[in-house]
Amino acid sequence: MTAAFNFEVKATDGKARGGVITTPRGQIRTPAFMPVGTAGTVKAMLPDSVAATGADIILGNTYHLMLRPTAERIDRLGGLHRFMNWRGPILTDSGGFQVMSLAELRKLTEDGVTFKSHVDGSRHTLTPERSMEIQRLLGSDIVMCFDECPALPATDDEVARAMRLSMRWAERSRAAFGDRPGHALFGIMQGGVTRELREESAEALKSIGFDGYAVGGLAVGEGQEAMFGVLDYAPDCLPADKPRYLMGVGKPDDIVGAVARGIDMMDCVLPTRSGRTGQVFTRRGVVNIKNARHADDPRPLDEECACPACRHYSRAYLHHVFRAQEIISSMLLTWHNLHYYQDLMAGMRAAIAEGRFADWQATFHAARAEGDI
Ligand code: PRF
Ligand code: ZN
Repeated sequence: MTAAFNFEVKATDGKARGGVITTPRGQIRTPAFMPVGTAGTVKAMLPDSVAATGADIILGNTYHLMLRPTAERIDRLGGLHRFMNWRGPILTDSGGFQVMSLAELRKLTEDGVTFKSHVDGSRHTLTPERSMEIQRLLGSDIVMCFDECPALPATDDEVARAMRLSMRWAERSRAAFGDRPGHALFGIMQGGVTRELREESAEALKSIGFDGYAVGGLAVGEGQEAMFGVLDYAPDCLPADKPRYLMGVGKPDDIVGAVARGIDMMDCVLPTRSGRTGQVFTRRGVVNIKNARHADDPRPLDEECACPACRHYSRAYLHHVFRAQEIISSMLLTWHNLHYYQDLMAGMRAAIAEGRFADWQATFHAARAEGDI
């Protein structure tokens, strides 16, 4: 018998929660950070290396994979896990958000969205039903509802319209997903920065019923203060016994603030993308490896980091290979950044388990205030 999808909160400290999500493909320790593997690869990393950084789950994208190489081809080749050689759980985003940020000539109707591919200009349609079918063909373990996320700033009317459409699509997503033991379907809360709309969205999702609940529609230009303003109440509107996932967040201090407010899962391209542009995350803040001050520096990026970039290479070497545009630069900096993010999550999980999360947060902020060595 396949193990069911299950979430257990094991410890709480203030609003922060530590727990474990169980799936047939393995356990996910929460709070969890999910590296982004948009197109069937976490860029510049082998899957075993991603796992070695401490990641339990990665994210894949309906939008990119439906266009290339297509969900049907991935299904014929044995599903996304086998195709990309990632054995652990995969969460897939549903496509709507990426259509709105990447595709051209978008047309939104009650039924769904039609658009022109950013890859080759071909025309496609995504609906809740088609998104559920694609995510099933990919073999996704955690499937996301098809939603619409308006860019902020938007008018209250526009945010309300998008939220109510997303709630009707959530109901269609639930019906199309059906009953798939061992696979989970997450609803997505929308409603911008308006409390009444967020509460209406939470009620709509809870009455449909999901295996987990995402907070969508944040980190879209509103700023950290407004985002934290929503996170001060939004997680409390969602069931305490289900995982809460904040989509597309964020910088390390965003993540810490979200966990402090009751979020269990997050994803972001920041550690991987920054790794390719020379931005390095450390306990003492962001370091730009391109900066000339690193050219003669024999020290590691962070003497306390156990990643290969820090154990075997100097800042001078990392500076050199970045300037020379050598591929190993993206590999090492991405590894370090993902390792940093996973260390951050592990540190928070331990602190929550031991009831010292407030102290941990104070130490986190103090180290950043000191600045780079
Ligand atoms: N909806 C979906 N994916 C997302 C978002 C959303 O609102 C966001 C918002 N930060 C990131 N990714 N489906
Ligand atoms: Zn490192």
